[in-house]
Amino acid sequence: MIKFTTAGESHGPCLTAILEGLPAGLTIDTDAMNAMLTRRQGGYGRGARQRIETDTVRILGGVVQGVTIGSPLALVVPNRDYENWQEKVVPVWRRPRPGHADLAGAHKYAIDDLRLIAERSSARETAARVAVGAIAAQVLAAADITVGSYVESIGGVCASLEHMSLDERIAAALDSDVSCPDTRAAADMRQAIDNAKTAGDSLGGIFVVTAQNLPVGLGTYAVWEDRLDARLAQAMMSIQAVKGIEIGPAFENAGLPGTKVHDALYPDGKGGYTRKTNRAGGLEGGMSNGEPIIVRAAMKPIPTTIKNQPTIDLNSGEAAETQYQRSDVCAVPAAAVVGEAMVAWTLMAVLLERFGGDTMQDLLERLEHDRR
Ligand code: EPS
Repeated sequence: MIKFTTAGESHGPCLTAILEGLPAGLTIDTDAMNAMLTRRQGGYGRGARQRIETDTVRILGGVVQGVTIGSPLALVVPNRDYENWQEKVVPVWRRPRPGHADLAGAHKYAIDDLRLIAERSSARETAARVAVGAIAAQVLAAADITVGSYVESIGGVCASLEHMSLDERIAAALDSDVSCPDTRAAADMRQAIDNAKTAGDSLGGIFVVTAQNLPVGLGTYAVWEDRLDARLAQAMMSIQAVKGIEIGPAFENAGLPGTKVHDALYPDGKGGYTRKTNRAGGLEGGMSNGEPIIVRAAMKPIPTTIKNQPTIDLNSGEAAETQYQRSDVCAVPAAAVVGEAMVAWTLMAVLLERFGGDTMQDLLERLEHDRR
């Protein structure tokens, strides 16, 4: 069984994760893990918290002399901000932010102080997920499978990317502080974020996660919960503030006839086949089909806004306004990194399920045999 669990609060001592089912013999690159954590912290529109933190991972179990030994991994990302809250007397929060977990969470756990709900529902938790995903990406990289991401729109400003290959988009996104490969749109996105900040508002957007060079047949059509598209959808929808997901241009496909949607097959002249399009987003019948996986996610604007919003005071039941809490104006570029982590984890899991995962050597030999 391949699984991970995270624990930890936004202003607690640390975020932590336990990973089970990793193969033995994987050399862990902690610099690459920290580089991904740094990417998650970045992006134009992030809040003051990111100036306090320098997210770096410590591995407390499962790795000896830099190599996995088949036992569960324990990861820790300390919260520097923890110390800052030890002496503070923080007033109880009683005004739920519309769109946040505050209200339903307080009902569910019978907790009066909404701040305690925010402690765990905060997207700070994704620091642990990125540490996990960075390891999954290393397993995939050993199998020549790459995962990347880019931002397609922020606050209604959309990139024009038709002329760029996937690799070009991913490379250009790494050079952009809004993770957008279209430099003109990126400038407009920054302006939109500035405008939202001035207006005391927040912005959402759309990001894309891709995976390339997957073997054919990961996932299955045979069992509903093992369909790879379903597993990717759950992984992406589990990211805080993600409210929509699409595989390939699925919503556009829904309005077109079948002959305009399906990716026709042609002989490649070498006994195999090729396709000219990838409107299926790399998935047919709940399985990988060898084409790049394209998963698109819609992130809502962050519920915490500088400008107060109408709410109720839970003490009095009377009309009230939300109180500003420190937050981001826009975290879409950060969410794209979290998306990479969740897609990497999901693909690593199905890869290990298909080819076995006691050792990296077994995995890579069986995968090589399948590819041949
Ligand atoms: C986040 C850290 C948090 C928030 C944000 C994500 O830090 P703080 O609450 O101390 O400012 O900036 O969390 C939210 C968007 C939220 O709604 O809770 C991070 O590290 O990603």
